[in-house]
Amino acid sequence: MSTEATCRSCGGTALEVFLSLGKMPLPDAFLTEEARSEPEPRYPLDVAVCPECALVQILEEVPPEKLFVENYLYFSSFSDALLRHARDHAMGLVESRRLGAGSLVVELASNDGYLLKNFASAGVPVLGIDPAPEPARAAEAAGVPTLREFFGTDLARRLVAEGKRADVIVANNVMAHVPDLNGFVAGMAVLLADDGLITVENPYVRDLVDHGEFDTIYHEHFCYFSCTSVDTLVRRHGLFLNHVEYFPDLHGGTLRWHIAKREEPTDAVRGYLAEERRRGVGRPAFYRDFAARVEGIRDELVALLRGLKDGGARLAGYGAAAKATILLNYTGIGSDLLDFIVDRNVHKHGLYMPGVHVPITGPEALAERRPDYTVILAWNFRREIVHQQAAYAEQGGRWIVPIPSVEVV
Ligand code: DWN
Ligand code: ZN
Repeated sequence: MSTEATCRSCGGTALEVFLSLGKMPLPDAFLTEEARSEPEPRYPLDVAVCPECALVQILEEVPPEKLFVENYLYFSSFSDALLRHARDHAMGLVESRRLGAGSLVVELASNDGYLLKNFASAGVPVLGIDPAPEPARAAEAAGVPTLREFFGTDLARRLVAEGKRADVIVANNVMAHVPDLNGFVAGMAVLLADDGLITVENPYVRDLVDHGEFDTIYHEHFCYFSCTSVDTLVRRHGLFLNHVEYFPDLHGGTLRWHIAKREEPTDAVRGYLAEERRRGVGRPAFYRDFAARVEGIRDELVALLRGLKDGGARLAGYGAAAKATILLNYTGIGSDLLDFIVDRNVHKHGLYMPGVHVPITGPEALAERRPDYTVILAWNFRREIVHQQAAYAEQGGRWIVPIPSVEVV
């Protein structure tokens, strides 16, 4: 289906919509008891691919202040796996880039300081940039200086005028989150030292399609990247995609793109670009059957839960995640099926899931209330969660994993 929208990266007008998830509430807009009786804004969630530059993107543009400032409760530090990933990344960069007291590492969307604190403890000067007040407050408490702003060319120019140039810029799970994609990349080019390195991490759109990860599509994610779309995007700003690392178990399949001002591509990045050309990741045909597969996952999951519930089973969920908001609202799974959802993030306890209003509580409820089945809504952390909640399975509890395919484990 064509649309009059223009591509966020290249301005192309041939965008082709391949999936419509309907009108969705904001994914991290958890509700207090009193907010439940107030109307919840919902926005259309349509996904398109640009045949000119391969960028997959949503059409709707919710103001970032609504998405990331008003009561944004996502804290990166509630995942041990993510903390390990961040520490390995930081220590690797300190060594490979020979960072020291005269260096500067800047993180865009630094959240609660989960990554930068590793550089700081190695004696490397850091600067966090993140508009979300609660996580930024936590970062400051962890000793990470944080600017509570959105990043773009204006802020980059201001920092350079103050004499700051970044030896390393880290941008994890943020380049997909900015409405002004070109402004964001241009800002990184301004702030980066001439021999500096930018590392960008985002879920990989190839895995999103291959593994049916439709619930990772939400209004916080304006774009869904391939190596092809990143390569085209950064070249527009005098930057080059030189290397890529793959993390299959992170957020459903994540790539880390290494970007710099000198063109020095590795075999890894040449390999990914060649494979994407071979599979047609940049062409609409690659996405054409995705909607049908998403409907299949929906129908199978609802039938399973409905059957278990009708058979007298009690059901719950694990992970009050942004992706859970999409999965529950798209499938229509609500408190008629799930009695409650548990989450380690204490800031979410006592709140309700957007749209479906399932109550959120702490993981101890699994042992206390002993639901017969628990749907792992944060399926991207299934290994960590199943290991952490081994007692639940020992008591006879059963896990249901919805993605990449519906299974009872
Ligand atoms: O891009 C984004 C990703 C990185 O994080 C953000 N825009 C929003 C957010 O998306 P999400 O909420 O779907 O992310 P997570 O990290 O997959 O959410 C996991 C949820 O599960 C969190 O609420 C924390 C919780 N959790 C838990 O309760 N116990 C996580 C782990 C690992 C656990 O052991
Ligand atoms: Zn484009």
